[in-house]
Amino acid sequence: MRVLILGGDGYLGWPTAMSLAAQGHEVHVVDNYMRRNIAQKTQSEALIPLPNLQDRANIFHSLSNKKIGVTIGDIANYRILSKIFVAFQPEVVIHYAEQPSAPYSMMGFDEASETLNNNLNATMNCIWAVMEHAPDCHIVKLGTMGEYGTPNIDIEEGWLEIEHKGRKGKFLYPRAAGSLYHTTKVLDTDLLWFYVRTYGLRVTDLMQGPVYGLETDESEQDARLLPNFHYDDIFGTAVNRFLVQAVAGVPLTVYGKGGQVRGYLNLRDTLQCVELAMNSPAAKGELRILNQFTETFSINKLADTIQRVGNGMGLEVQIKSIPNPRKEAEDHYYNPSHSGLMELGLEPHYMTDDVVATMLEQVISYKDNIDVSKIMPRVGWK
Ligand code: USQ
Repeated sequence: MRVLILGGDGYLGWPTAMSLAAQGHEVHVVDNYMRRNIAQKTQSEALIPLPNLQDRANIFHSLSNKKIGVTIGDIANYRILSKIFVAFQPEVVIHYAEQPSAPYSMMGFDEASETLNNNLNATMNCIWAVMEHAPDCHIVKLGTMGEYGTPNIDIEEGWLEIEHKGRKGKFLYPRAAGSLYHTTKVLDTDLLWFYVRTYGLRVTDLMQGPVYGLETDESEQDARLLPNFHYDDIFGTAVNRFLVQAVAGVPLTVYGKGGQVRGYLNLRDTLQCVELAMNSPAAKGELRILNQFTETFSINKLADTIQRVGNGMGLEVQIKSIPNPRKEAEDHYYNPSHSGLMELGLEPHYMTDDVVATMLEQVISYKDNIDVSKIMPRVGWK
C-alpha cells in the first residue's frame, strides 16, 4: 500500500515508517520537527541524540534496501499537505502529527495556543486533503485514552448506547480530558466524526495509552535508527521516565498518591495495532474507535515492578511520592474495554519482569547521557 505517515520523525512515527517499509509498503513521511524544536527550547532533549529524518531514512535504506520518502514541512499549512497528496496518492494516511506533551500544553498561553493550532489544523488539513485528493484513503488517527478521563463507569470503545426516557441512541462516549493536549484529541475526534458522517470518510481513531520501550526489529540493526526516547518532564512518559530514574539512582517520581491507573502498551504493540487497523480498513462512512493498550496498572504498581526488577539487577531503586503537578484523580475506578484490536489479531507483549530487565539494560548502555536536571516536573496545572 502507499502509506503516508504524518509526524514521521516522532517516537511512534519513525518506527512505524521503518516497520511498514520493511514489509514492502511504499512509505512517505512528513514532519516539521516541532518536537525536536520544543525539546531544544525546553531543555528536554532525548536520551540518545539521533540523526535527522532524511539521514535516518538514508541509513535505513543502506541497511535494508527499502526506501522511505521524506518531506520536511508543516502540514498545518494546507498547501504543503495538498501537494504531497497529489504527488503520492496515499491509500492510507497515518496521522501522528500532533504536539503530544500534556505538560507542554499546560505551560502557558503560547504553548497552549501552539498545541491547539498545530493539532487541530493538522487534523483538519488531513481530512480535507483526503476529501479533495484521495477520497477512498483510510485515515488512521492516533487519539488517546486520555480523551475519556477517568469516569466512574466502564469505558467502552468510543461509543456508548444510551437509553433515555424510553428511547435508545448511540453516542460518542463522554469525554473529559485532563490537559489541553488531551482536549485537542477530543476536538480531533469530533472533527473527524463530523466529516465522517457528512462526507462518508473512512476513519480509524486509535485511543492509545502511554507507550514504552526503545527497540523494534528494525532499530536493532543500528542504534542510529532508535526512536527518540525521552525521560524529561515534558516528553517523557511514566514508564520511560521511571526506567531512566532507576538507572540514574533518582527515586522514582510517583505523582501524588500513585493510584492513577492507565492502559499501557509496548512500542512493538503500537506498530502491530496500526498495521492491523491498516490491513482491515474502516468502511466508508465509519468512524471506528479502538482502545489501544494491552494492560492497565497504577503508577504505584509500575514503580514497584521497576524497583523489584532493578534491585534484582543490582541497582538501588527508591520510590518517592512527590506533590502531583497535575490536576487528576489519584485514586479512582478504571475499567476500559479493549477487545477490538485483540479481535483483529493483536498479540500483546506484556510488561513482564524480563521485558523490564531488557529495557533497563538498554538504558544502562546510555547511562552517561542521563542529565538528572531534566527529571523533576517543571510544569504545574495552575
Ligand atoms: N506520572 C507520574 N510520575 C511521572 C510521570 C507521570 O506519576 O514521573 C503519572 C501522571 O501523573 C499520570 C500518569 O503517570 O497520571 C501518566 O502520565 P504520562 O506522562 O505517562 O502520560 P500522559 O501525560 O497522560 O501522556 C502520554 C503521552 C500522550 C498520550 C498519553 C496516553 O505523552 O501523548 O496521549 O500518554 S494516555 O495517558 O492514556 O492519555
